[in-house]
Amino acid sequence: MTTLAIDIGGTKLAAAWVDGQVITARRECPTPASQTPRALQEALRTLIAPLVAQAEQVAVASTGIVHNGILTSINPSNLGGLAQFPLVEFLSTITDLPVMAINDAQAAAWAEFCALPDEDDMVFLTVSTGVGGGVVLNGKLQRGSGGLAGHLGHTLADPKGPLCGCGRRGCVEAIASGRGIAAQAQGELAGLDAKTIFSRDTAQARKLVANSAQTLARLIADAKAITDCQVVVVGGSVGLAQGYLPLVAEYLSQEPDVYQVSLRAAHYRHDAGLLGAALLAQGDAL
Ligand code: ADP
Ligand code: BMX
Ligand code: ZN
Repeated sequence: MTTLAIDIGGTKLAAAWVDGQVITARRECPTPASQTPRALQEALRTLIAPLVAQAEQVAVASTGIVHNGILTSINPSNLGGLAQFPLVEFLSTITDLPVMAINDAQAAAWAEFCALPDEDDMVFLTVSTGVGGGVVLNGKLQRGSGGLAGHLGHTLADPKGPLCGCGRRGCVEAIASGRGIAAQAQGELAGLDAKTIFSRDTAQARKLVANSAQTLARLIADAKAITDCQVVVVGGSVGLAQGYLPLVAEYLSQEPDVYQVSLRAAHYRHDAGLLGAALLAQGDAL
């Protein structure tokens, strides 16, 4: 069964064929900057056009809350203009295939959980455009009654911190995410994206990266306290950036023993969302 898997992120869109756990024909494009439903529709249409004919079903991992096939942003500055975007209906119409959709971090959590040898409880965190999360407890992926489960990027890191696009002040996402890092940059780093800031060896760049890593480490300690998970897996382009996870591990090691938990980089790297959505649609584990 060939699944057309699609990953909708705040920075990039990806699509590929997935057979079992094998990913082929992967394509990527930037997420449209205009943040309108029409721009997203057009970008998706172009991205998947060469992949539709050979696919038997569609599986989507998308940033935002995905519930009953409808996509809404919790942080509209990451994927705006989508108050109630009928994601499943739109893709069913343009592909004429069965479509399932799930939050990107929940999907990635499932792929990463399936790659673990024998843990039952895990938390996945993506540090990317935003900070997303997925929780597996007793071997079951938690989606929540409205799709919100695992949105750990919107837990409180600093009540005096920057305003988050979700409306709260001081969310983890506002400090630790790629967008958050870029928004806090000043002076010589103002206006640069997180990727560029990571490549700069200046005191301010190091401080922004360190604040992100420390905030993530505190979130991981919180996640351990809430779930007693055996492992935390980190993905996303910021999470997978060179030197970032070791820094998170260093900050986590400063927390009391009870909050220590095994930390791993995403086994499927940037493909965890694509694969997780496909695995869920295929209804099988690895
Ligand atoms: P998405 O959020 O669309 O899933 P990514 O996981 O690629 O996409 O995350 C995008 C964020 O990661 C952006 O803020 C970008 O600046 C940042 N980024 C991309 N590559 C790197 C890198 N090599 N090092 C640090 N940050 C990166
Ligand atoms: C935001 C939120 C989450 C998402 C997370 C990571 C939106 C549009 N997205 O917290 O649903 O899982 O970002 O998304 O409100 P990414 O684009 O960084 O992968
Ligand atoms: Zn928030």
